[in-house]
Amino acid sequence: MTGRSIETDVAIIGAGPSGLLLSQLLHLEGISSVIVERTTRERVLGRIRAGVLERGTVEAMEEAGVDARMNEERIDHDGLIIGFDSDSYEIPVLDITGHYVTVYGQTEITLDLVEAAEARGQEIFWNCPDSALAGLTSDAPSVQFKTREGDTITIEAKFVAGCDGFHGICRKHIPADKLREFERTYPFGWLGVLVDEPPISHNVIYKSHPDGFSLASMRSTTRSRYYVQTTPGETVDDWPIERFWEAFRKRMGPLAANLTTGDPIEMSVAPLRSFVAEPMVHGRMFLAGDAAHIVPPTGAKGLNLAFADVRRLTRAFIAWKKGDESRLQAYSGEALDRIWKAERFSWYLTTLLHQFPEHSGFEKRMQRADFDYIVSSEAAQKTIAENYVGLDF
Ligand code: RFL
Ligand code: PHB
Repeated sequence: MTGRSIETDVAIIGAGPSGLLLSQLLHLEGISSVIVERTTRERVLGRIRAGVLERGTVEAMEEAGVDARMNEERIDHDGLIIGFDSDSYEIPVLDITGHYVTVYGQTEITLDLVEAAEARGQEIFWNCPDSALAGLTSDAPSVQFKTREGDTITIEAKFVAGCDGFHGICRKHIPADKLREFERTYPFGWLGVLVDEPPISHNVIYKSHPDGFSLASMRSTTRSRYYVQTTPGETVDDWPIERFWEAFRKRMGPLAANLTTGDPIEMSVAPLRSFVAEPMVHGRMFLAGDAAHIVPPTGAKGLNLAFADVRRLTRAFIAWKKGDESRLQAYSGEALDRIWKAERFSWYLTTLLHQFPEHSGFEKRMQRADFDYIVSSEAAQKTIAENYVGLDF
């Protein structure tokens, strides 16, 4: 067992999409970083999560120089379908905004970024769950952890980037009298199924039904990602695949006319929550991505918000390198301004399309009136379309 100390500009906690993109963008600007990740490389690469990318996220992959495979495999969507009971409507997102949204899985993005990191010799410490942060309000913050081999590593950094997701440690270092947390948990979850069958639709479908919400998305022309709303406490054990197909078919109604079913590659249940932590900075530590905010997945904003944070933080580090710390000081306020708008959109779509146990007939009529308004109003469609492709960065 030995001890070793490493000097770097930015110690990055977490090798999810946020941490990996940050290290890649910093590298291109000559700013050094070291990444520490709690879990194994295999587990990070095995996560099935997001699938729909805003134009800004596609741009971030281009900026990072890791867009080659994405540009071969991506599927660009020109609209989004909203369904309510037996009715549905396709919002022409491309016509309204001039932009597509892009389907390319978070799993693929993570792989592209890990491969790029390994190709350039980026230091990533996998499987190190016990990082301890120190000196965050000094000029010399540090991160200490033990490797699986038992060696103690100390990273002596100029900054710490908290990219360690909702359950990470970085946010917890912001003193209680400085941190404000805003949270809403929803009285339902989503069960997701990944299956090697062709998607039922050319664009993503968000569908409301008296039995609960359902969503049809895809990863490729031969791989589909489908979801249904579940009740709290339900796990995949409550959902044998036959039950899933029956519920999905019923909730989608005629929109599932092309459905072909098969054995799932993956099934998982996720709770739904809205969460924001303010501020996203403490001394020389900056939070980015799910470490600072969570959106319910309706609207597909989580990964996109994370990448917007990382692009903003990168620009602030570039300014710092040129002697200007003002961008770092402005980071939290500017990021939160956009984050709250995405929180609003995700909360709105979630509220519009799910069944809430506490809703009376009145709220159900409000949901229906909202859907009818969207179908009849170009202004309402524009509001949804511009949020869906991503607000200006
Ligand atoms: P992550 O992905 O949670 O990565 C954080 C990393 O930090 C590690 N970590 C630590 N490392 C070291 N020390 C510690 N003490 C640590 N604690 C944690 C973790 O192991 C992990 O590797 O956060 P990041 O990088 O900010 O990325 C955020 C995205 O993963 C997330 O926002 C999206 O997946 C959300 N999301 C979606 N976003 C979209 O933009 N479009 C979508 O279509 C979309 N669909 C989804 C989603 C999330 C879902 N679930 C399961 C929550 C669909 C679902 C079902
Ligand atoms: C997905 O493809 O996993 C997906 C698509 C749209 C969402 C959420 C998830 O809103």
